[in-house]
Amino acid sequence: MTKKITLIGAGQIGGTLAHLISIKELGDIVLFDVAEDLAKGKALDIAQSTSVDGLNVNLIGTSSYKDTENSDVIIITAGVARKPGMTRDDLLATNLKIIKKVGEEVKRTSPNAFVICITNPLDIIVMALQKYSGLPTNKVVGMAGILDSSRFKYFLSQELKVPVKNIETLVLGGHGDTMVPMPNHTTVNGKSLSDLIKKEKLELIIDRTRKGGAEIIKFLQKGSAFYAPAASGVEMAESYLKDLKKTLPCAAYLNGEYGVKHLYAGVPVVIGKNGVEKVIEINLSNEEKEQFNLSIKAVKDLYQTAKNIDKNL
Ligand code: TXD
Repeated sequence: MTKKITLIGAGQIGGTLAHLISIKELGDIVLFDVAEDLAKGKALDIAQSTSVDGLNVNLIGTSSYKDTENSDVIIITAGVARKPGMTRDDLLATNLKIIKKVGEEVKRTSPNAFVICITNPLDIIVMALQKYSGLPTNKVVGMAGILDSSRFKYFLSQELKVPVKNIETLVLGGHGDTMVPMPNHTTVNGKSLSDLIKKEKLELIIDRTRKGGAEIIKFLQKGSAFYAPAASGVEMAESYLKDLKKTLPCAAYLNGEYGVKHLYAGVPVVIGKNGVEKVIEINLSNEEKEQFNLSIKAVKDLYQTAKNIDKNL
């Protein structure tokens, strides 16, 4: 049975998601946007690209939630992106309002979907989405850690002149300046990173990873990163659709794991046919614990701001 994948938001990331999902033939695609013509135009263009490669995928563009009913996977990028000088947190009020409407519609039209949230400020928006939609916490997850880990991995590969596929790494915590790249949980050709790179260089790479989004916004001026975020969202969707049970760093609901309760934050999770099937608790050094807890505090502080905006959160 062909899967139905709805993309809510047909902007930079949404359009790229649609193209990548088509190339991988993961399912039929509903590209939804309030800017209906944007959704229709991109869906039609990508549909025509499938005839070049003989891909068996159907796409539609729409602004009607009726077309999204009974989706298997929903990936949400609806909202506004940062402009130069803005922080992810600056997007909160605007995107919170948008995600309330999206969450209510998802509840009404696709209550059994696996929902991947990408909209920033990610950790809060995914938490709000779960509350507004009322979907189970294992079926609502945020994309951030895969992107942040991909940036960390890329910078290390450039420095060490090693193919990215030979590097395993992890970034935990909130998707912001307090994110926690994990050098002690990073291997290069199976060897511990700490034996291969000078501390000063590593610190520079960690700092560049934390600022990875802003670096791209500075170049693009009119938008933020979209190829790597889209590729990261597709990896999560594919692990669910094909029951790959991959361990991936994602913003997941914590109910006591890592000493955190009733909060979404970036941790390693197993994604399979039941959604977020398990939160993986890795051993953290005292320094890593301290950095992780600082990041959790930043998420909690922003969540308090969100609750001041909407008391129902
Ligand atoms: O790692 C991560 N999670 C981040 C997420 C990585 C990069 C970008 N991050 C955030 O994703 C970014 O800060 C934004 O909040 C979202 C989407 O970024 P994108 O670059 O795709 O933004 P665009 O191109 O502005 O697209 C957003 C689309 C646009 O077409 C709007 O018309 C649409 O969202 N939109 C809506 N669609 C549906 N429903 C509603 N209400 C709506 N409002 C706007």
